[in-house]
Order: sequence, then C-alpha cells, then structure tokens
Amino acid sequence: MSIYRSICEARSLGEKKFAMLIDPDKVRLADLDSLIDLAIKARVDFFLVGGSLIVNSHLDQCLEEIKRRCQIPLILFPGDSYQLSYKADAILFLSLISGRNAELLIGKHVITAPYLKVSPLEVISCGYMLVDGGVPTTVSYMSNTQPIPSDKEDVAVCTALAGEMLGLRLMYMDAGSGAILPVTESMIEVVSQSLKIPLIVGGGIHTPEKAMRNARAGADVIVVGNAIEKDPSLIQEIADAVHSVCPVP
Ligand code: 1GP
Repeated sequence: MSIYRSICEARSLGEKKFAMLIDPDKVRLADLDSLIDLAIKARVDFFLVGGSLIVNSHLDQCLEEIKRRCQIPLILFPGDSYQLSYKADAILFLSLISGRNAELLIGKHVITAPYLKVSPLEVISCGYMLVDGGVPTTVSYMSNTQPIPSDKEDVAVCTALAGEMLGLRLMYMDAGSGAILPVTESMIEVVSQSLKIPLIVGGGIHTPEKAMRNARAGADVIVVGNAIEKDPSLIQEIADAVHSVCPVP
C-alpha cells in the first residue's frame, strides 16, 4: 500500500500516526542506531527526514542506515530542492501556501519535477502552512515568509481550504522546529474539520499530553523532532499517547 493511502485509510478509521523527525544536521550518526531501535520498539509510523538547512552531507548516510535497520517508511521533508535522495520511500512535495514567496509556492517545484518524475519516490503533494510559534524559527527566516498568526483561525481555515481545492493531497500545519508555542488545539480542530484530506501537525510539541491533545483535536499525523532529540525516552511515550487516541465511535 502506498504511504499516502495508509495515511488516508488511518484518517477514515480515526487512527493516529506518529512521525519522528530526523534532522540530518542535528543527529550524530553514532546516535542513530539507538534512536532507530527506540523507534522500532515504540512502533513509530514514519520517519520524516529533512531540515530547513542541511549543512552537512549526512542525508544519504542517514537514510541508508535507517533503511538497513528497519522497515519504517522514510519520507523526505525537504527544506530545499537540493535535499533529495532516491534512498527514501516518499517525499512531501511541499508548497508553502501560508507565504507569498513564489519560489516556495511553485518555483523550486519546477526545477525538481523532472528529477522526481524519473525517481522511484512516492511524490505526495502537501500544503505547508507555517503558523506563528512565538519565536522566529529557522524555517520562517529561511523562507522569508510571514507565518499565519496563531490566533487567526479563519486565515488558517481559508488557506487550508484553498490548498485542498488546488489539489494538494496533504496539509501540514507547522509552528516550526523549536517553536515555543505549538499550534493550538483550537486551530487544529477547525482546520481538520474543514478538510477532507489528512492533516499533519508539528512544531514545538514537547510532551505526550500535547501530542495526544493534538491528535484528539483532529491531527492525523503528529511530528516531533526537537523534544526527542533532547530526550529519546519520549519516543515511546509520545508514540503510545498518539496511538492511544481511539476512533470516535
Ligand atoms: C518541524 O514540525 C517539525 O518542522 C518538528 O518540530 O522539532 O519542534 O518538534 P520540532
């Protein structure tokens, strides 16, 4: 089954998925094996691999090592068009629809499309919505865009709806890595209810409780990076919290 179909099926059943973000810049290859072991034990659903700024050349090595050790699907979460690799299973083909930077709405995609056309990667178009996380994040700086204010739920809903109407197949609301304020449950709820496509939520999630509340509010996939880099024991706790959210009867 394709990765996208598995996410859609889970949404239709009310099941929640947990994606662990691996930033090749931050993870030391020496630590990767133990993180992979923890992810297998915790039944992590996906690895998202990428970052706003990859300054080392670990991307291929990271992907190879994860592939060698487990079967958890690997999804590229590219911060730029050079962050591509055939060694992953899928790619989030992100369009930064909360911003008005033409390069990140369509420009980079034109450059990348021929490469993806001949690649074995599953290409999943994804509306990427940056929401103010209370602090300037790398992604807001690097993308040269303004995030959606965290209390402007109507703007978030209209942006998500427009992305869905344009044919994007997934929506990702992100407060940005290291956000102080994660996306509110209230915003997640209204956006999720307005969409038919699955919703990914990440940025600044530090506790199993917040992960669970986001899933209950309507997030279909919860992404956590920073918190588990600091405390890998959270992998199991957050996975359990996300997976414990039961479908509404
Ligand atoms: C960032 O949503 C991801 O794009 C994860 O954010 O690193 O803050 O968990 P954190």
